[in-house]
Amino acid sequence: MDSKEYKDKLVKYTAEVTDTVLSFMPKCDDEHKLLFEAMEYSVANGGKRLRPLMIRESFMALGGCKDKLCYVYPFMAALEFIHSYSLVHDDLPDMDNDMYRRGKLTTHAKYGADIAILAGDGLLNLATETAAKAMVLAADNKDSVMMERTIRAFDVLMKKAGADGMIGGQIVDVANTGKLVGKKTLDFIYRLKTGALLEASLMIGAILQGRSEEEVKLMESVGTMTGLAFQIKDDILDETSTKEVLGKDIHSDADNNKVTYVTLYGIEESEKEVERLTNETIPAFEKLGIADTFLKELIMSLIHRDR
Ligand code: GRG
Repeated sequence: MDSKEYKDKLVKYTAEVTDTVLSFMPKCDDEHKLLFEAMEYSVANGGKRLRPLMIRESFMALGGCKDKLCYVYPFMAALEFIHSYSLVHDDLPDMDNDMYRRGKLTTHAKYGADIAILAGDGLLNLATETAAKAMVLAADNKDSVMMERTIRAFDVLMKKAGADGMIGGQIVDVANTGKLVGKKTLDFIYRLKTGALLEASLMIGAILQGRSEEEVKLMESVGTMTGLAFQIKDDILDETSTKEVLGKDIHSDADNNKVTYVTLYGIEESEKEVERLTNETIPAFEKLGIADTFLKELIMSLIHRDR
C-alpha cells in the first residue's frame, strides 16, 4: 500500500468510524439536555478514533465479513465512549487540570467540573449499555456463536478499562506524581493507563472474528507494544509540539511534575524506543498472516504521528 493510498483510506475510515460511534449517542431530550450535551461535546469534538478503528480493522484484517459488522459496531462505540470519559476525567482540575483538548475547551472548562464529572460517568454507563447491545442482538438473532464471542469481548472490554487496566494505571500515575519514578514504574503505568485500551481494541476484533486464544494473545501483545510506543510518543509531543498542532497545552507533564520517558532518556533516545517497540510488533503480524493490511500500516504510522 503506497502512502497516498494509506492516507486516503485513513481519512475515509476515520469518517466512517466517527459516524458509527456517534450513531450510538442518545438523542438529546429536554429533560437530560445538559447531560447529553456535555456527553456529546466530549465525544464529538474530534479525536483520531484510533481505538474504534483498531477494533474494526483487527476484525477485518483477520477475515471478518461485513455482514457480522453489526456485532462489531457497538464495541467500537463503547470503547470510544470509555476513552472519551477517561479524557474528560483526566482533564479535571483535580487531575491534570487541562483547559484545552483537540483544539477546543475541555469539558470542565466549558461546562464546569461538576457537569464534566457527570458527563464522564454518563459516558462510562453508556459504554456498558452500548456494548451490551451486541449481546442482545446475538440473543435476538438466536446466534449462539456470536453470543459466545460478544460475551467474551465484553469481558475483555470491562477488564481492560478497569482496575487491572486503564484505571489501575491511572491510580499509580496519580500516586507517583511529583516522585522520581524509574523505568519499571513508568512501564507499568504506560502498559495499563494507555496500553490496556489498545490491547482491548485488537483483542476484541480478534475475538469477534472467532480467533483462537493464542491468536488473541498475539493481538494483545501487539497492543501492549503499541501502547508503550504510543505513550512515549505522547511524552515526546508534549515537549516538542505546539498547542496549535496538538490541540492542547504543551509541557503539561512538566507542569504537573510528572517523570516521563523524555525526563529519563531525552528526546532522541525516546524516539528510538518508539521505533524499536513499534517494529517489535512486526513478527506478530507475520505470524497472524496480516502483515499486508491497513491495520499494520496504521500501527506503523503511529511512530511519525504529530498529534
Ligand atoms: C476514573 C476518575 C477516573 C479517571 C479516569 C484513566 C484516566 C482517568 C485517564 C487516562 C487517560 C489518559 C490521559 C490516558 C493516556 C493515553 C493517551 C495518550 C490518550 C490520548 O489518546 P489519543 O491521542 O486521543 O488517541 P484522541 O484525542 O486522538 O482521541
